[in-house]
Amino acid sequence: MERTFLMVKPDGVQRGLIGEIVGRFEKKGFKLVAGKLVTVSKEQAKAHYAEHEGKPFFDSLITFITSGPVFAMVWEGDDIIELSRMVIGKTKVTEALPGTIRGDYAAHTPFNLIHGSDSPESAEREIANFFDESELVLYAKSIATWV
Ligand code: YYY
Ligand code: MG
Repeated sequence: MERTFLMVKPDGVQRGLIGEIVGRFEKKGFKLVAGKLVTVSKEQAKAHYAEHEGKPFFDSLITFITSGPVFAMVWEGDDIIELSRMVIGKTKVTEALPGTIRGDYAAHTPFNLIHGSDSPESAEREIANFFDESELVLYAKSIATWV
């Protein structure tokens, strides 16, 4: 069982797509472990996107991600990191296929609606950047054997 950090970005919150996005992961069969609406601080944003520091899009990315509330989440499932990134779609809108969240709803690359961790190491770091251990809810889903 694996965990990932998913975050509806400010554009997704403003466009009223939290429910649509959360619904896709629920229907896929993943388990929601934590979720909250938060305004990201500059420091938190820079820590979250540390791997991109120095790249040409870094400053505008930090401005964007701190421009309004995000919906931060922790989800759990087998191979969830790889699978959730398939549900999300490619980073560049011109490469994001229909049927993916970005392919269906994103029209410009920086405004691509959702973040998903890309490795177990990033997931652990990103979860810790947004959540206290005590905020993660441990429970069993009775439907688990059918998914
Ligand atoms: O993980 P993912 O969000 O798909 O892409 P990353 O390569 O980690 O980049 C983070 C974020 O930065 C991306 O969602 C949009 C933005 N970005 C950009 O505006 N221009 C690029 N050339 C690359 C990324
Ligand atoms: Mg990334």
